[in-house]
Amino acid sequence: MRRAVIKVKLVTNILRANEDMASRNREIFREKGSKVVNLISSPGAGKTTLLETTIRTLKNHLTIGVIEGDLMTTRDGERIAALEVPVVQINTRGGCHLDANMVHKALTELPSGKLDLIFIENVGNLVCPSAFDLGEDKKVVILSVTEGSDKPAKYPTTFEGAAACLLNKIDLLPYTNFNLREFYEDLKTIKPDLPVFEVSALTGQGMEAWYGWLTTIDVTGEPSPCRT
Ligand SMILES: Nc1nc2c(ncn2[C@@H]2O[C@H](COP(=O)(O)OP(=O)(O)OP(=O)(O)O)[C@@H](O)[C@H]2O)c(=O)[nH]1
Ligand SMILES: [Mg+2]
Repeated sequence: MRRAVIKVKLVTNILRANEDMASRNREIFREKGSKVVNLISSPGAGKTTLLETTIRTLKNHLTIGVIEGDLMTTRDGERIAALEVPVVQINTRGGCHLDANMVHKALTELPSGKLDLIFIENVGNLVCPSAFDLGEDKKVVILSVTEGSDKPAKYPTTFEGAAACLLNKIDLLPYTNFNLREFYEDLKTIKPDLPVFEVSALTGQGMEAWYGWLTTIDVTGEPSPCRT
């Protein structure tokens, strides 16, 4: 019993320390004039591909920076660096999510001037990242059709905390048993007003609506919702 109390206290303290650092990050983002999007998905749903296509399309109109989170390797960071935008790679070395402290350290390595948009690619994981505020303005969840339409119902917390959902790999829809009706019905019970964009990050299909949504992000200074 006593052990359980200590554990709850420890988790509460960790989350509180994270919130404090996330608030500090938010101040820095405001000073830089940046809108910040935290991308969350399972491994391989298409976060980096989405970033590549988005950056190719928007980089002549907006200044963009990227913070890449992975357990190991600099591979995603290298993919983004090839597009000639500033990128910082974080390796969590086993950690299943980014936290505000990691992002704070990474921020010192981004250019000091204004960045219109900062994308944070979280570690591939549909559960833990939703519990940690990084100081972002919005969390965005990406689900790909190859993962199955039951995922919102099975992993609701990430969908609850998101401000938008990208249904990716829509080009593969005819080759899967992904049930669009089930997906939308489940989402309606979890978060009825969640905007969903059916996209192919690879082919560019449906991406205009995503770019449009990015321009609507309002900077409230409020934490984006976290779910545990
Ligand atoms: N057909 C198709 N393939 C895609 C699409 N988006 C991504 N892929 C492929 O899916 C694989 C994984 O894509 P990534 O962008 O690396 O996925 P990720 O979410 O960044 O993966 P992690 O960083 O490991 O979590 C790659 O082979 C991509 O080419 C898409 O819209 N359609
Ligand atoms: Mg990636």
